[in-house]
Amino acid sequence: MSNPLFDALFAAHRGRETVFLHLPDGGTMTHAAFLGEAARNANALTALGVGPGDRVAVHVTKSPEALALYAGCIMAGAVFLPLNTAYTPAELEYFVGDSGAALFVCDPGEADALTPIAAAASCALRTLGADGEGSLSDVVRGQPAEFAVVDRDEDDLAALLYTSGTTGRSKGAMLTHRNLVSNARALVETWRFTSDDVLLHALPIFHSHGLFVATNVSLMAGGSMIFLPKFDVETVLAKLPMATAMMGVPTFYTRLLDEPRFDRDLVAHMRVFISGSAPLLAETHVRFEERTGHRILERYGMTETSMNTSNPYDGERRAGTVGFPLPGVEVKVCDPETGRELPQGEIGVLEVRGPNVFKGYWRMPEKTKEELRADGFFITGDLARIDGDGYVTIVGRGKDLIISGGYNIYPKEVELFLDAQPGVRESAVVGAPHPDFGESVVAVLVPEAGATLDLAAIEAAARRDLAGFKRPRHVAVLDALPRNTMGKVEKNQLRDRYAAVFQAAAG
Ligand code: MLC
Ligand code: AMP
Repeated sequence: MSNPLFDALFAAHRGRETVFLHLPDGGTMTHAAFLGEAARNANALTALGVGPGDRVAVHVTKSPEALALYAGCIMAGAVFLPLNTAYTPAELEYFVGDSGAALFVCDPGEADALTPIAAAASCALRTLGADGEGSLSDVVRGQPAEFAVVDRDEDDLAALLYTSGTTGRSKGAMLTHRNLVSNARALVETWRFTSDDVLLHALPIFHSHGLFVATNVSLMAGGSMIFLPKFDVETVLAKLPMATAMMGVPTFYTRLLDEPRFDRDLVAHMRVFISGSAPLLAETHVRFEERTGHRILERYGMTETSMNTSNPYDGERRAGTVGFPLPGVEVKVCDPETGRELPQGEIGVLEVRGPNVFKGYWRMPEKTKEELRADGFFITGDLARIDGDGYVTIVGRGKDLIISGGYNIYPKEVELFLDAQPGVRESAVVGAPHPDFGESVVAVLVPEAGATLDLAAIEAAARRDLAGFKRPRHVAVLDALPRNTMGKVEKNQLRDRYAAVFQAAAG
């Protein structure tokens, strides 16, 4: 009788009066108090009719209570489905419907807008605000702080994380107890996390990075987290002196480097800085070391696999590379056409296999078959090279994907939206280098014959229907898109043409 994720992350904390969360106002929450809150959430979920295997869709502001809801879902055997807080009602409608969620938890302020969506999906709606108050909290508050944890198998789902796709339709990545436990274990070991660690946590908790990498690692090691609502340079500078470790996307580190107060003295006591979710420029790695004396530890992962590779804790953290496969993870570089493994040193598509690799896409057996081979290797869509001494370098992407500040944007999704706007004949969306976000979104619009595009109206529609990070930051109007002889849009030409638009804006 067991619940693998509960046993690995939470069970040891029963009755532990050690600090788990350091809160922005200087308050703290102990491991024992957190576990009690998690148990109250599990009881509340059960009272609301959520059973084992049911999906709980969560669109709420980061808070200790939101984290306890995650833990409560695990205890109750439910499947946690976190959603980016930037998603608009139009986007949320798809996730709630597609997942068949039994319960949808949202911020109190958006309940009116989301009630019809929950109703159409026959899903109960409850609220949880940033202050921990709401109609879910009203149920949670009256519950006992003990709960008989629901048994789960290693292959049962623990979480469903939606990730966009090249077709424009998001896919729910099914992550099992085995996936999450094995990855947390590999990361604790590789990065040497212990109960002495104080992790500065400024990431969102609706993605793999902030939830399964940062939070699960901290829980498994038994350390504490400085739990910040978001990344804010001033707060991070103020809190770094009490941290031992920090995890972030490259934008966190470039923003810190822009701040002269971020210097060697401020971080001399730190044990490790870890980066991932997007490429860390070798130049940032070098600048960071020059300024602080620390070599950032870069790792590489995906929603579907959690983490795959990491630079070594001891040994050379090589700038521009993502290091070696984690314990238990295999990687190989394959020919994108034939799928055959390429000789060492050649560039091809990276494939990964291990206990970290997800179970498949929710209710998409065909999509799953296309990307997850029968022998267990997952085709990442990232282009990579493995050096003679085993370091993996991500050299590009075989998939049409933009990563802005660590958030993924699939151009197809934005193109489908733009194509549907009045007067637009067709569109193409590409990424261009951006000094803050790494990459940002450029949209090229082609009007219908004789039409004049109302760009302000298109911008307003984008604000209404698309999450803010997906919105094009530069819009160009052309008479026609460049195409090759096969009629395929030549996105490389567009990338070259607009490569400097954000650089120019920044200068
Ligand atoms: C916010 N905005 C962005 C953005 N984040 N625009 C482009 N890209 C982004 N990433 C926009 C908002 O829409 C808004 O626009 C304006 O910026 C201000 O919003 P904000 O929320 O105040 O922004 P800010 O706090 O500056 O956020 C930037 C950020 C944040 C980098 C701190 O995006 C962030 O925390 N990113 C982390 C993403 C992450 O955790 N990824 C992990 C994925 S898991 P307007 O116009 O409305 O004002 C994964 C697997 C793995 O990839 O390997 O880890
Ligand atoms: P997501 O779908 O949000 O999980 O994003 C996963 C993608 O982020 C990967 O397929 C990579 O393209 C990218 N990624 C994550 N970490 C790194 C890294 N360290 N270097 C380069 N790309 C990365």
